[in-house]
Amino acid sequence: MRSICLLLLIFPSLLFAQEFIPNYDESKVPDYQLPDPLAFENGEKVNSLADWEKKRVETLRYFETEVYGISPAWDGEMKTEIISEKQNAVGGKAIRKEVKLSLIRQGKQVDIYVLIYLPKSSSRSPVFLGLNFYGNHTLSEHQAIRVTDAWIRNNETYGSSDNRASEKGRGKRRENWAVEEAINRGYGIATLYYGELDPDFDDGFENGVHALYQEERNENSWGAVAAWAWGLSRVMDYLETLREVDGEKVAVLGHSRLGKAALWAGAIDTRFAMVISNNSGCGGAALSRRRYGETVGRINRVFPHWFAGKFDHYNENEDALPVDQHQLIALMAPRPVYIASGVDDRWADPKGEFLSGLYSNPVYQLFGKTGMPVNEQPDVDQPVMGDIGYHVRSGGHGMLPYDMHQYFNFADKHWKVHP
Ligand code: GTR
Repeated sequence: MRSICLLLLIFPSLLFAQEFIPNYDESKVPDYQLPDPLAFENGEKVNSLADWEKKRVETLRYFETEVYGISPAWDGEMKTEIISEKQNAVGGKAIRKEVKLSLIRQGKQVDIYVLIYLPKSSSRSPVFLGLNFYGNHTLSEHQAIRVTDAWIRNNETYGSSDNRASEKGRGKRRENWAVEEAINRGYGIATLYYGELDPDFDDGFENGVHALYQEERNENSWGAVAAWAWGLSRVMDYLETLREVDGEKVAVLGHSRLGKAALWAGAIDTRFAMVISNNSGCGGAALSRRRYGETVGRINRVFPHWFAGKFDHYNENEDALPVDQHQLIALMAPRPVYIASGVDDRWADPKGEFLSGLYSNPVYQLFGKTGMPVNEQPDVDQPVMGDIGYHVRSGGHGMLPYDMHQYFNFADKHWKVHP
């Protein structure tokens, strides 16, 4: 007993972590009132696109200071080096390259490695860009694809217990990324390991791209989700230089914590022409005020490095947040955005993810668009595709070929791609 008390004294977070019981009962979702995405803080209404430009700035600012933290502008230098290239990948239909991007600033350097598949095509290809969880080699059977030497989460399937990726993971995530279907349908895939941008543990923000900036940290400083999103923009900088890539048609996508990063990347960087959130949940597409499944308090206690320090102010205090996640979706308008849930992934609050999309509609409507095309959450495995796409797939947490298939359909619809 004494040792338990001592442990709790040293790690009070254990107490919270043990006590947290998620609410999965819709009837117990508290009454909540969402901020109006089209009302200024002083109550005045947004009536025009010019007003929205101002409101967008106000909204973005709140997400920066209160939720994700403020990311620095990139003023460094990027060096690129192709470390492997194959002209006849994916059954001869694609070009595959792995490229090292060195981000250099004030004598510091961070290297990230991007794996790119591009259809062999005479025209520029649209590309889906997303971070991966266990390294580029998990997308490919080919030895040429490098095994990352960055920190990875302990996982028997993909690596070893010493936080290192290993050959064990090679090719294991290939299906999830549906590379072959992408290529057959005229899309490229670009991916990189998220831990190269920022290792996913609480290191006092000393590692990864945070280290490029020696700023005094404060409660509005950027967290790990913002660092991952920032890295996606650096890859976008690179993709824009490739003549095989259609820089006007780059979709940013991500699953779970990387879905949060994809949404934040899409919000701050409007070069991303399409944004895809796969099971992003709390701090992603799900409405914080619903407190269904994972909550703000829980996420901040278990992942203290993900968000701005200021986000802690809203632990068990969601109604005080000046924004909620429907406004994050609204920041994408008028660009197409897709929100996907898994019906058994209650932790991520599928309904709350759907509602975020629905409640962003007024902003899409201001642009003469519809946004989410239905008012009720669709049945399982019944995707809907308006300016906002949505599906709740059967099964749980994961990015599956089914999900990718819908994203390609969504891109076909908006980009009219027919190889
Ligand atoms: C969970 C976390 C979620 C989600 C998920 C993931 O532990 O609570 O917010 O991000 O991890 O990234 O797989």
